[in-house]
Amino acid sequence: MVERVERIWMNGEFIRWEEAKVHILTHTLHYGLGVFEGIRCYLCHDGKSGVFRLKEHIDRLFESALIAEIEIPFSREEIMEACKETLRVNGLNEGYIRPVVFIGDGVMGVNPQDNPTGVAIVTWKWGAYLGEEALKRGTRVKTSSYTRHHVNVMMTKAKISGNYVNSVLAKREAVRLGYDEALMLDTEGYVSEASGENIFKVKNERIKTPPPTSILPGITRDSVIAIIKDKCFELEEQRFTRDELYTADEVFLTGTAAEVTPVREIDDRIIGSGSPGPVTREIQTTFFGAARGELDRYSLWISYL
Ligand code: PPE
Repeated sequence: MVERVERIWMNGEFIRWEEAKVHILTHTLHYGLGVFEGIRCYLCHDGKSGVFRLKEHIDRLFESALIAEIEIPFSREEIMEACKETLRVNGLNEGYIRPVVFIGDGVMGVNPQDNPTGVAIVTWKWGAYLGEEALKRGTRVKTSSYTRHHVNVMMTKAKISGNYVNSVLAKREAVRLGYDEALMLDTEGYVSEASGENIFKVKNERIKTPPPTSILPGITRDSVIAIIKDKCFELEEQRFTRDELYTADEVFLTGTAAEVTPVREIDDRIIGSGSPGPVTREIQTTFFGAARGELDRYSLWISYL
């Protein structure tokens, strides 16, 4: 259960949690065309609260909306400020921020025309997405029977609500089979991403991650790429196959919710030594240091409350 907070920002004003409702004919509820974001705020080492890469997340929200042909009736600055204010009014010094943009009720059918656009921002406390244990010891992944979206079937650069049907089906299947997370291949069989994370592999200190084609171009992925470059590891954004993962020294997942989570097993094969490797650990430590405002080099990534 989501841990309830006092107030939710909805269409420009704060309302009580239990009042944040929509009509049953909300267009997005029927057809899935809505866009959203997931952002984390960290309690930093100096006691201040900092939202991680807020601008990049709100830019992606507006880009998703552009791709989805939804006009957001607020400016980027207004949404950024509302994200921070929602944390403040709820007294959260750390947590997850979920802005969601949806097409409201009006006409039905797949041409919503002038239906109003609704915008809401919800905040809540969210611990380790794949569990504390996974952050420390690694997670167990299974290649999904579901394929990731074809780039001309769904708009994969956009964080569109309906895109997540694919993720929900894959995740449920993986969990039902006793794994923690689903690895998705693209329509040609190459490694794409996990149900809610991007993926990286390390072999002989050389790092590979799939290029931004069928994947969501993750903001954590972008942060990790910057860290990898700063550390002078070799990085290729290149397609690779699942068997390259089996023989990797290290594999890890990245996402706002999942942060940097090591992978210790894929399709019942142990990855490397079976526990998080040195490259993954170094990147994970640097990522958390950056997110908690401990590293000057990455201070521009943080937007303090
Ligand atoms: N791929 C997918 C499919 C995805 O959903 C996410 C984020 C990422 C990659 C990583 O993107 P980024 O967060 O910008 O680094 N998944 C979000 C949703 C999680 C959920 O279950 O809800 C998230 O991590 O917030």
